[in-house]
Amino acid sequence: MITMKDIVREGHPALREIAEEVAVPPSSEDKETLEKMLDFLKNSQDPEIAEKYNLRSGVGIAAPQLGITKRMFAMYVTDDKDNLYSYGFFNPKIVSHSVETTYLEGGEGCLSVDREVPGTVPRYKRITVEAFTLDNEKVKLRLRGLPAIVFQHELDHLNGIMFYDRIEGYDDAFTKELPKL
Ligand code: K2U
Ligand code: NI
Repeated sequence: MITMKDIVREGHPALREIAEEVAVPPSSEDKETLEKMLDFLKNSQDPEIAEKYNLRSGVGIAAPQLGITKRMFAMYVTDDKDNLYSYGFFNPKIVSHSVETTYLEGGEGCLSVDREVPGTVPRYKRITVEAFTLDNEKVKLRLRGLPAIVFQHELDHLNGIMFYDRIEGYDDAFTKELPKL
């Protein structure tokens, strides 16, 4: 099972690379990895399991956060109407989006960032996305609210973008000083 020791932190090159497209249909290895990523999210949101294995709660995780520079991520999040979005996506992309933007009150965090970074992270309010799923189907989904924010946060990880890159006026002094791993 994936635990926090498997998640790379700021300074690891994988977090700043453009991840590679995954061959479709995905290999059994890639499917197994994505399945484990989805399991991590479920475990991280189970108070007993999270406590037992010291997991930070996550609603999304991208392969580069495991040092795997492949275009795949998992999300496990409920929207404000209590609809559960439990997905493993291969080669996800945003095909259209609203002009209108939104942001998460209180800012964003990241499993690969062991510090608070305050600030508004602008995201598109509504997005239409396409991906190949763990259930072996090509999907086209319209997302809004927290699921839309999670999708954009995870897609950024596939393009080497950290959430604080999007905070206006954020000074990257901390990561500039990090030793290159
Ligand atoms: O990608 C990751 O590091 C997991 C992120 C995902 C995320 C952060 C902020 C906004 C959207 C997605 C977080 O660790 S998940 C923690 C969390 C839980 C509930 C709401 C927002 C963030
Ligand atoms: Ni993150």
